Amino acid sequence: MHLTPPVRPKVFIARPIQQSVIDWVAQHCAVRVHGEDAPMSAAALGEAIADVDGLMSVGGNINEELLAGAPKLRMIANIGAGYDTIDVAACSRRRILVSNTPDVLTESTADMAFALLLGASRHLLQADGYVRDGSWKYGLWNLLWGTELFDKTLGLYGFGRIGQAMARRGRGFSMRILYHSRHRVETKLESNVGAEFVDFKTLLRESDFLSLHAPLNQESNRAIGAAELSLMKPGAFLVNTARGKIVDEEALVQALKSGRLAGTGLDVFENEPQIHPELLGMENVILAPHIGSATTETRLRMARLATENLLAAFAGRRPPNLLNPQVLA
Ligand code: 8YV
Repeated sequence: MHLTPPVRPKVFIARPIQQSVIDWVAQHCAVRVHGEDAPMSAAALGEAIADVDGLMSVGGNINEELLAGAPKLRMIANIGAGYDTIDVAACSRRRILVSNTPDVLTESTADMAFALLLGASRHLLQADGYVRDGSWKYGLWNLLWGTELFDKTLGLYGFGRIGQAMARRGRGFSMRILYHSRHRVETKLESNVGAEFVDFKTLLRESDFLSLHAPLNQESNRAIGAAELSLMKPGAFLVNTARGKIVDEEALVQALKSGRLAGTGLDVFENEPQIHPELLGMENVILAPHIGSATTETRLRMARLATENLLAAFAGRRPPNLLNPQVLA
């Protein structure tokens, strides 16, 4: 391996993660932790990593400029599956290893997507508000009629681990499952999960519920815009727990206003934490603050897996979730 392991590597942890995990890292490394559960400014992060060998990041913009100020940096263990905010190519040029935490957040993220889907289709927020504000005086026949999932079509844009976990949930609700992704999976897997591969337009046209599970990349960036929304069934629902930039938020607002879409559940936003102001005023919308992986179990697994990756690198082993193996070649 190219790394000359420092005796006791210096590591900066960019968020106050679980103490048990910090203690584990501290057994092997000299650790400093950002004490506040908030993103750091580029300048503050730059200063914090100026002399470190390793960084445990939680998202954040890791670019050429930042790396230039961290000449000793050899390993970035991102606590998160998505790494669209990390310039991995720039890291590779500097021979910095980068890892992420896939797998461990699959089920919690699919749970969240399904919760948004059910919540939007059954008006759960309005129902809750109706009870709390005292509107419930007597039973109404025509109150908060929703849309049921049974026998409907669940469309999945992206069919990696989370998309597949979502398919299994949909099957449990007797839904027909369609998917579209860059790579078609093996037919055996398709039949195990009960999902059918279709082209993108068919996915849009036939889905009653469309849920997004693709990573953000050049192809998925703004993949759902006005033209795509106009192909969707009137009365369809859109759920996004992947990345906000996959959807053109302005076009989504227009599709909700026109009634083309019946509702949406969003955990991620184009310019989060900023939200399109019109979304905030809409009833048929459920908004969540990017908490797809936020369960006690998953967040611990994420922090631990990132630590495994970090410590593997400093022990001269290949990190299990290495994103740029060419650095070791
Ligand atoms: C967040 C996620 O990264 O893993 C991902 O890709 O989007 C989430 O798990 C996590 O909340 C840390 O920011």
